[in-house]
Amino acid sequence: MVLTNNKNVLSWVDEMVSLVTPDRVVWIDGSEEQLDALRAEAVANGEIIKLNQEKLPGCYYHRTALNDVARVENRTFICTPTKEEAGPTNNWMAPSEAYAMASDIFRGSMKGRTMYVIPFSMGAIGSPFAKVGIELTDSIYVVLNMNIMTRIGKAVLDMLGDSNDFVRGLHSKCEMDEEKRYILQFPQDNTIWSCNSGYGGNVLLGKKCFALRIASYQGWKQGWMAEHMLILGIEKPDGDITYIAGAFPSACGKTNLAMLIPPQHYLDKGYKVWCVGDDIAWLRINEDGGLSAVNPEAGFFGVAPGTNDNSNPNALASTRKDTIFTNVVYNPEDGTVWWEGLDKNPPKNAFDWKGNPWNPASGEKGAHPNSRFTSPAINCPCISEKWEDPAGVPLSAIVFGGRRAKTAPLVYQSRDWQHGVFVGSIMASETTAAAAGAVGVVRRDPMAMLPFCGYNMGDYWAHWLDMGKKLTNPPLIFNVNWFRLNENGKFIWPGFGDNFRVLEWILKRCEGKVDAVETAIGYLPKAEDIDLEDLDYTIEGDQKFNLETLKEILTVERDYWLEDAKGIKELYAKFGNHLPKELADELNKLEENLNNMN
Ligand code: GTP
Ligand code: SPV
Ligand code: MN
Repeated sequence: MVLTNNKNVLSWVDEMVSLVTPDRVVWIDGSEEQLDALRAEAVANGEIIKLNQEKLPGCYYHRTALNDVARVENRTFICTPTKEEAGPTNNWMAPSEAYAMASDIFRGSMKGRTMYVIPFSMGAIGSPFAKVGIELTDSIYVVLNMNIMTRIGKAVLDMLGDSNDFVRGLHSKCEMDEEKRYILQFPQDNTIWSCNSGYGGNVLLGKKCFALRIASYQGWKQGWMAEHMLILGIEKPDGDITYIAGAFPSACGKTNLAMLIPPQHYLDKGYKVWCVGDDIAWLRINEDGGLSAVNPEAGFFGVAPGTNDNSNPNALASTRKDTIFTNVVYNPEDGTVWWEGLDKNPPKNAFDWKGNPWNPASGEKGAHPNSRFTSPAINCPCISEKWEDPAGVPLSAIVFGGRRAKTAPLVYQSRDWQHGVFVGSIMASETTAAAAGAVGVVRRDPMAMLPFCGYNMGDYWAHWLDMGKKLTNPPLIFNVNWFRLNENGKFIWPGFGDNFRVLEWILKRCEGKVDAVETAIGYLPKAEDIDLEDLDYTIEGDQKFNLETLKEILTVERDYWLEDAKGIKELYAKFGNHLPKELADELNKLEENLNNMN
């Protein structure tokens, strides 16, 4: 049944139908009856497996094609009239060329299949900041994931009314041909086309494609921001809650930080962390001249490996019902799932993510390293009571961070907003799990937005600077690095729940309750001001983390930083006159400061 009279919607759906020629068109109304029928159909055709409904009620398992396990950045394009608008860090295609090429791929791709029309809202329905999208897809897996990650159904179309202000998403699995896989964003047309994939950020079009690539462009034009950020609240013993947002690149710890449980002595005093969002934040200037953050999503698409009852009990708890698991280990004996790092008891007669019988003793990984869970946010035991607040939450701090084996200290604070934008722009992250002694390859990933910025990154930085000029009460900007390695490639800092010790210092800086040391790169903590009470962490062998180790990761090593400055210069040089002068000035100042160090 068609669910709207909106002529803009109907004519676009008709146009797409005549391109992909499905046998049937089904409008997703969001009702449990319809979703249940789709789950049953997907179980019957093997697309998903129903898990043990006593142990994991409402949970399902899915495997992707072997060639389709992560976002494909090299096949992701920003399609703007000129290459300059997309900028030097994006792949670019002219819209006419992209539409023509992709039309050939999409033509007839849904023949013999059903097209599902999914109206979805990014942001709570009825919120003045919510934005509507419609995704057309031939995948029930996509429908079921969108149902968790966004708000879907008829209510969304009711909210849209007759408006033409919606994002048009077209997705088809086509033949799952890697060579014809494309993720195309057309920011000026509010349009996304995605073909030949069935997984994650490639196909859940509300997430990276809309809520970051298209939305960052909209934010630039309309005076707000769309960022790859978690949002959390820290409740103090007096009940006061301070909100912080954090931008870390993919698989660098956003979900973990957003849900962290503070060390016991903080819990005993009455501290608590509340999760508002784990991946995306939309930021607006509020009445107090500050920035407020909204989580536009409704669920978590989280990394499974490494998630366990110690590292992230809240994430694990979120996955115990109404969750879709993708590419983890499947145990048919009791209808449960497993992944590396869940516990020390891998199932004996299970199947790996490829669907092959799996022997845990083989040394082969059972779950794909990018295997994921899709869980409703309301499942999270520490979900903030403000997570759906249309006004969002006011930010006291923004934290940037990446994986740096060396160079970046545990934490430092920028001198002011402009310097903070510089700190975000010079972010970098190294390839993971470096072998003993080896140093990862540095990839510069400004604001953790390298793969997600829908326009010229130089203009994006200028937008950050402009926003700062309008803020009378800006959040303070910090940088953190949980991933410093020792010479044997072991993590020096304990990470996870103990990251709260760093958050507490950040909180105190926001409240003006603690001093800092001014250095060439910004303000560093005095080691004594990071609380190490009851910290019991063994780096390796009999080497325990202590105050001396802390001092080692709170230093500025001039040679590493001078080397880094070269990388920054190379990045900046790509932007020509799109590079804001303020950032060039900040880079000069950094080099000058480093050269003046003794
Ligand atoms: P995306 O969903 O891809 O955007 O990732 P994310 O930024 O939410 O990363 P997530 O929290 O899922 O963590 C990714 C990986 O980093 C997992 O394997 C975690 O176990 C690991 N990790 C997270 N936090 C820490 C930390 O503080 N220290 C260390 N050593 N590892 C961490
Ligand atoms: C990321 O890669 O940053 C993710 C997962 O959050 S995806 O939805 O695939 O983009
Ligand atoms: Mn992410």
